[in-house]
Amino acid sequence: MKACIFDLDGVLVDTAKYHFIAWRRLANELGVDFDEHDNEQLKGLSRDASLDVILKKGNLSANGPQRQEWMDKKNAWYLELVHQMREDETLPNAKELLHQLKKAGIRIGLGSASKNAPLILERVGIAHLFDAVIDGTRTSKSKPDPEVFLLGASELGLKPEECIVFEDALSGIQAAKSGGFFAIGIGSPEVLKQADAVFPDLSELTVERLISLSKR
Ligand code: B16
Ligand code: MG
Repeated sequence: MKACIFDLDGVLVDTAKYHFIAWRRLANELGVDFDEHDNEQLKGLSRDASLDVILKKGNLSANGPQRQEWMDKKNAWYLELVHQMREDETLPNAKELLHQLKKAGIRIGLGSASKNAPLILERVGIAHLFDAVIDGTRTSKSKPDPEVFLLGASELGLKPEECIVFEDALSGIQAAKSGGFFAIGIGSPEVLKQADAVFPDLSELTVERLISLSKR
């Protein structure tokens, strides 16, 4: 293992709760009900694809400029919340693990669908730990396409088989596996069946544990 490539939302931070508040506000404004269950369906999806889910639920359709206006609105509300994020909002053991990896000389990448990823990394004080940041502004295909992780590996100067990917979304695990990565699922083993190993969160993970897992 020469590098670890992390998804952002659901692995390093819980921004899903802020996406939920902002999407619910937009959905309600459009007369569409939107609850926590609906929000689950949006995890790992791009902004565009998330809007599609909400429009479909409300039997609504919209042209390009109208879609853009709604996405911009949602994003402005989301960013108000992101700007209030504090340094202690990383998920359990995330910062500790990143620091351990750095100390061990293992390279660190980000592979996220979010166009706001660099800002979020700054807000929680971990941006300086990353050797490569691939976000939603740098990819043309969304997960389960492996593009985001392949770009990450290439920017780190490594082959997929030299990197471990950490993902909370099924589409992200599929992306990692089809790209040839060792994939660690963060969440439930029933959902993330295709992962090489699954943990509820990062708290049990150490550099030694990762090395021994990736050798299996
Ligand atoms: P943005 P990840 C994803 O982050 C979120 O899980 C998903 O809910 C969101 O729609 C997507 O980013 C796009 O985010 O609107 O900020 O560009 O899990 O890929 O880190
Ligand atoms: Mg995620």
